[in-house]
Amino acid sequence: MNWAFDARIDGRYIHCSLTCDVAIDDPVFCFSLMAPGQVMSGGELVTQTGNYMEVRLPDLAANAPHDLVIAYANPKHVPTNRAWLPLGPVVRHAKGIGALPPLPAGVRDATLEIQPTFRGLRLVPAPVTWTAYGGEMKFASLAADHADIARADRLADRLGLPRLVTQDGTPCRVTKDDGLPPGGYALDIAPNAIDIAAADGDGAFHAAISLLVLRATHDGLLPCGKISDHPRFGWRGFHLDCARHFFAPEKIRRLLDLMALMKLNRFHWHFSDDEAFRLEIDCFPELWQRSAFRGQGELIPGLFGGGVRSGGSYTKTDVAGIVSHSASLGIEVMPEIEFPAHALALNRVIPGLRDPHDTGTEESEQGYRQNVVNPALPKTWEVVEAIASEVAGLFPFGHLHLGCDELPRGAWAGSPAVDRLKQTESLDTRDDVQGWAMERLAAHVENLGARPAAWEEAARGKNGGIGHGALLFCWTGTAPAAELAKAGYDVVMCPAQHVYLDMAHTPDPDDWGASWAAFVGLEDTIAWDPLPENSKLADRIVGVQGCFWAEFTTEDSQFEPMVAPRILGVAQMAWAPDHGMTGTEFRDLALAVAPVFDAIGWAWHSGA
Ligand code: TNX
Repeated sequence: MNWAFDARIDGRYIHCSLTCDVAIDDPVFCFSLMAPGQVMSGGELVTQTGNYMEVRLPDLAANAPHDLVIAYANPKHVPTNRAWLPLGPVVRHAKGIGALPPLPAGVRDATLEIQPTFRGLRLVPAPVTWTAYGGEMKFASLAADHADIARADRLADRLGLPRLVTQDGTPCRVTKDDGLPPGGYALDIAPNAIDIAAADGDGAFHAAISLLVLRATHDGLLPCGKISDHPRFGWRGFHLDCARHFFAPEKIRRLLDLMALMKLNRFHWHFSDDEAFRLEIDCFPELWQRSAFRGQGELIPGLFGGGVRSGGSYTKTDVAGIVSHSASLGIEVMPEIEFPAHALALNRVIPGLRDPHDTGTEESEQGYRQNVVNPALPKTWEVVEAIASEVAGLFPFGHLHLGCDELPRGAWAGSPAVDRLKQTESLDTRDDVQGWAMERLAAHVENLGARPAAWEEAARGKNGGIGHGALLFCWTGTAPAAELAKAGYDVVMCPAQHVYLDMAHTPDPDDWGASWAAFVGLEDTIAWDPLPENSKLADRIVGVQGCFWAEFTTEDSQFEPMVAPRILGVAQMAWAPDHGMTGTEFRDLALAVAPVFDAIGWAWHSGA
């Protein structure tokens, strides 16, 4: 049995054509979209879970194409590119399940003729100062016996770069300079020697990273001169959504290696969401056992993946491995558990976290029903506190991100238990209830000795919601982040319009990615100010973080060219001082630095 499948965008509509070379009885077409869809003609919706749909088609005659027209349910969602076409398409029929040939997925590279014209130091993040002496030195490796430089040497080896440390390398002196800021370093490149001064181990590591990058981008012929450098922000993060798409531990370690090359130092690990809970915790083993794989006949249907059972979970050994790998790179790991929304998987596996008398019909942003837990029920606290305790205990960084994004409108409105809670706690609105719940969970986290963190919505509600001890991640824009900083919260900037790397790079229909926040070109990643309203808020704005969400990542290979080269912009904003580089200048610099991606075999999007 052979299938042919094609789909194309026609304005608001998506025309699908399905053909089989034998007759098919009772066909049901199963697939996901980027957001909830609807059938316009050619089939009948059987079931829908969020973005996942099953559509009954008429019996198919052999070799006769069948046309199905679908659209996004929300007319604001206009299909933009190939990532908006049916994902993970399969047909279930009287004789079994047939996977349709997937549409060409992933970033189609524009393969531009690239001639970098950049004439300066080919290093991103750009250093605080660079003074060229004139002349060049031929550089292959360092002769250094230093633990932090050895960390960079091991990184080079893992990435397939030449070793950084060899006995016959360039003589290198490493000295400690307490006058430098934390993580700071000075790197002096003379014709016959290299001197490194560093404030601390991180500083020496950063100097070695600069050498690794410069060696790749200057093709082994380093310009002589002096770099003086230190990070602008203490939190230089990258977030990876491993719930929507399972990234195996070795893929995560590879991302961590790239982060280190970009001088990023915080990994925000998102492994719990509506679609899966992937951490192998002991307190509720059924949680990951029953949600980590989805597909036909599973508790969670084949969201984003169609019919084939797919997924995975992380063992405690995986976690320990990721934590120690991170530590060797100067990266701390912050796990996230999602509360009180984005909890469809939790609700499906563990009953009793919703008020049975709740008459609400709220729907989440992603089209899910029943993806919120109810904070008025003792069982909810029993479960969520146990999860928080166990997860926090696995991560030595001592930060636990509690989620708190996108509470659906109308959540708890029909819950008598929440009505009673409102009375006893003097709460008026849905936001008050959420704020009360976040404050309570944050107190639990603090009792565990960890710092609570959450998405920006956690500050909503009476008395400032989660409380001022928490670290907030602001994703909707820089203005709301500035408001929260003014209100006394520590914030990390991750504005979707600039650093959400799941957004498409361009409006090109042959590109790949979402667009709800913006098309995010390379220039856009630096076209914003992480310290809005001058530096008055500097104490409260503690960092910058790029985020990668994985709804439409159906194959690992789609990931790398979404990340590169745009991660350069994230790194630049997180580390470098504000030196007013224009988008064009940055593009030029990025092109000159891109050989580092080639050197480590990381696919990058040259049309970004
Ligand atoms: C919004 S950003 C979400 C995620 C989605 C993302 C897609 C945020 C805190 N919530 O659940 O994956 O948009 O870009």
